[in-house]
Amino acid sequence: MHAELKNLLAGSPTNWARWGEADEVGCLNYLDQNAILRGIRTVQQGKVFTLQATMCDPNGDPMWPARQQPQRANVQDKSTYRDGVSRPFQGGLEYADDTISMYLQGTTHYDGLGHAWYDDTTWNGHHADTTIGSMTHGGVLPIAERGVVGRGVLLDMARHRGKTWLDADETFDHEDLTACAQQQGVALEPGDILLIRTGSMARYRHDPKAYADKLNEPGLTYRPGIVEWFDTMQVPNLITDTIANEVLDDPAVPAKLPLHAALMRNLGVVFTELAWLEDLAYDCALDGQYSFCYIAAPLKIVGATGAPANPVAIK
Ligand code: UVW
Repeated sequence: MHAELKNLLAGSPTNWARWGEADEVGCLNYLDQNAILRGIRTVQQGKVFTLQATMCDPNGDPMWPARQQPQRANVQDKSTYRDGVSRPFQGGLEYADDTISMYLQGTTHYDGLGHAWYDDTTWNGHHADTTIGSMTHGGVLPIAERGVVGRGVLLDMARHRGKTWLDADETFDHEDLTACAQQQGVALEPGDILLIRTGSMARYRHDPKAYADKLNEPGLTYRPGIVEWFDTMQVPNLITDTIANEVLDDPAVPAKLPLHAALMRNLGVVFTELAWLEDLAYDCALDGQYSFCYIAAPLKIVGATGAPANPVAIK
């Protein structure tokens, strides 16, 4: 019986039952009509950034070790017409089709709130049996149906530390995030959608093999006060350019992935991982505008634990 997480997080805040026992979108409830309009009012320049990482890259896609790269294949194209397998429509129109086989967390994605749990209990106090076969609670569909719109703030931790990308194993906490925001000259406000750049995606594209050989990405780490900080800041959605949104191994913490437990399972903060933040971060450094309207929705897949998304930031 593993009790480390339970012990570590004893007395840590939770939002269970705050929005009703059936709730499946957690802190997205903070994104009410006022919060949505606050996000839209940040738009000043008409610049658009898409935040999904390209997938099916011939050089590989960054991947949790237990997952495999998405496999895309043409099932119909000019060759199948040449071979006589496909026939043009009356009038001559032909078309190409393809399929994909993938882990739903195998690219930029949203996780449902029931995606990770401990003590046999998922978000909002539901039994972990709700994950068996198909998510009957805490899947990604309610998030997909609601959509995510609000004021996004990018905290560029790599730039804050004067680096192209943070080192493997490098950690930061809520106090570092506050210092980064101050240095960038952006005021973090309750209800802001939080995007954190570590530069990991750029590091992966620079050298995929070296990245995968020593897979311990940099990231947010568990420290006393961090859960309370997320709670006070009413963070609806945490988005990073790493596989797990938190450092994979911190010898100072007695359990792996404690923020999945404390933030996703207990507080109901929605997680988005593997985002492409390079172009947005470059532009923020140029114009000094680190806040924007953030808009995203994962795919509407019934019963899924998570789903791909291509979020959009508009300045
Ligand atoms: C794990 O961390 C296991 O999954 P995800 O990266 O989707 O949260």
